[in-house]
Amino acid sequence: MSEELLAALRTGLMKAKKDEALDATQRLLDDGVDPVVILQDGMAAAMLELGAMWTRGEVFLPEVVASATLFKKCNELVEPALMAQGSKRAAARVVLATVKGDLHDLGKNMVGAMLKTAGFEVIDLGKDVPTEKIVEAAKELQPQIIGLSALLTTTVPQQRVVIEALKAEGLYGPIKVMVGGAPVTQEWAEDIEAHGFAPDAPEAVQRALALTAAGVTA
Ligand code: B1M
Repeated sequence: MSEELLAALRTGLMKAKKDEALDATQRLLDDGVDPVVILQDGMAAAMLELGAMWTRGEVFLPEVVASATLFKKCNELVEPALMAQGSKRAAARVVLATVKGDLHDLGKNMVGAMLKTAGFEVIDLGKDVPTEKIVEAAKELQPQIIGLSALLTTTVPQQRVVIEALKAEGLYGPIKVMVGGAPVTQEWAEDIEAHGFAPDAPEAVQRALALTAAGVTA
């Protein structure tokens, strides 16, 4: 049953059918399906498939914008359930940003929500964030981790720019940098000397826990 509902959610999201997507999301939640499964196997999977359709010229920008808008509405339903899973108090602070020039924020938002559930304090600087603003936040907020998301091959190099700027200010090291986003790989993360890379939001939580060593206290 939940497989059918997940499929309905994916189809609803890809076709930007508001009622279908929201109804499927609500029914999955009512059935007690893990919100992480709804996010990953339903919502994120739909956007991945939509991206492939976009590449093949089967959908166009306005349709992708409509699906992305609906993604955020589905997320509003899922996030309270996700937060209700969290029972640990924050032991570490994470500053999150989508790098300069990049407007993709759905994945970053998912990472932020799951980090909060795991007990992290998350300060989200938003999308298209200039490097200077990230460095400023690092100085002011003294986070344990800075998380950088990038979805475009043209903006991924900004992750290196941020790391170099943090190094120049003596902030890199005490503050760990985690990178992610669809085109980002472990090899790239190592190349730019990021402390961590995660291919998806659940893995980002595991990396953040590892980077903060003791992680979260119960
Ligand atoms: Co854009 N877009 N887009 N887009 N878009 C891609 C990325 C693209 C691959 C689509 C395609 O062509 N098939 C392509 C990039 C090609 C390239 O770089 N070579 C592309 C393009 C070209 C563009 C524009 C240039 C299009 C145009 O205007 N002509 C434009 C650029 C705007 C800009 O940023 N300056 C653009 C615009 C948009 C929309 C605004 C319409 C919309 C974004 C809306 C929004 O985010 N609010 C959009 C969307 C939705 C996509 C696709 C279809 C889906 C992205 C998404 O939200 N996925 C995307 C196709 C694709 O990625 N295959 C595409 C769902 C999300 C949950 O997954 O973000 O990957 P993702 O996040 C995952 C992991 O990557 C990871 O965890 C998340 C959850 O598991 N993760 C992290 C992410 N950040 C992390 C950080 C971490 C750790 C893990 O640590 C800190």
